[in-house]
Parts: sequence; structure tokens; C-alpha cells
Amino acid sequence: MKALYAAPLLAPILALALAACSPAKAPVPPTYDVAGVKVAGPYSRPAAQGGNGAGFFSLTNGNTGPDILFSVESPIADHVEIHESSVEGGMMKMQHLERGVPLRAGETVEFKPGGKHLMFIGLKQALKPGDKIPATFVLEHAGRVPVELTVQGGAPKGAGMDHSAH
Ligand SMILES: [Cu+2]
Repeated sequence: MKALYAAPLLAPILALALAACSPAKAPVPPTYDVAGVKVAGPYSRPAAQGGNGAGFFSLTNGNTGPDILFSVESPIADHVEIHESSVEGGMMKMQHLERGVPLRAGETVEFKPGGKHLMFIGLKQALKPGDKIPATFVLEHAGRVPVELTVQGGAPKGAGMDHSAH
């Protein structure tokens, strides 16, 4: 009886071994879902201590009423601002959205390079690939939504994403 049972067991063990040998993929940041608000794929970029870091994600208001992302808090920076980059007359401008970002019921707002983003002002630590940045999103109705942004490697591509001038 022993031999009969051994054979079916080998297949799953082999599959596990093969999976462990497949090439490592970059970790995909998770989706956070708190009080009907979804924060999908939050990530950041490498940055130096004392400088500024950026944050990107997609934010969905899954509730039946409007909401507002008022602010974001994080222990790793002096403070966090919500910014929006745009091109005006061929110049990249960055605006501080001091009133936050309104979200209609069911609306998804993308925070991405060249558009809306978080700015971690005055980093208390360097951001290295693989680091997790704790942050709390503060919304008018959903309340406090804790997330972690994953620092992904590689320099940001494209004009206007150099935040060192802040
Ligand atoms: Cu900015």
C-alpha cells in the first residue's frame, strides 16, 4: 500500500519544486480595500534621504456616495502632499492640491507619473527597491485607510518627474 500512495504524492511535490525554480518576478504591490475604498498597486521610486519621494496607485471609491482624499500621512517623511503634474505651454508644472482629490461614487482616479501623485517631502530615510513605505490615506467618509507602497527599482522615465527641484 505504501508504494501506491507514494506515486500520487510525487506529482505535487515536483510541481512545487519547479515553481520555486522559475525566474523571480518583481513583486506586484497588493490592493488595499478598506471601508469600500480601494488602493491598487501603490508603489514608489528610489530616492535619497533628505530628498523627496513620489507615490503612485489607483484609487477607487467603491461606495454609493462621493468622498474626498483629504491628505496622506507617513512616518517616513516630514509631510506628504498631493500633487498634480501638467504641461502648460510646453513647461511641466506641479500643483499642490491642497483641498485634496474628490471622488464621485464608483470613480477611479489614477495617480501616475506625469499626473497626480503623492510627494513625500523631506525623506527621513533613503528609499531602496523592495522597501515598504507605510502611509495612511485620510478620506472624508471612508476614514483612515492604511496602505504600504512598494519601492520599485529603476529611475523614473520621462520629463517632469525630477522632484529634486522641490
Ligand atoms: Cu510633486
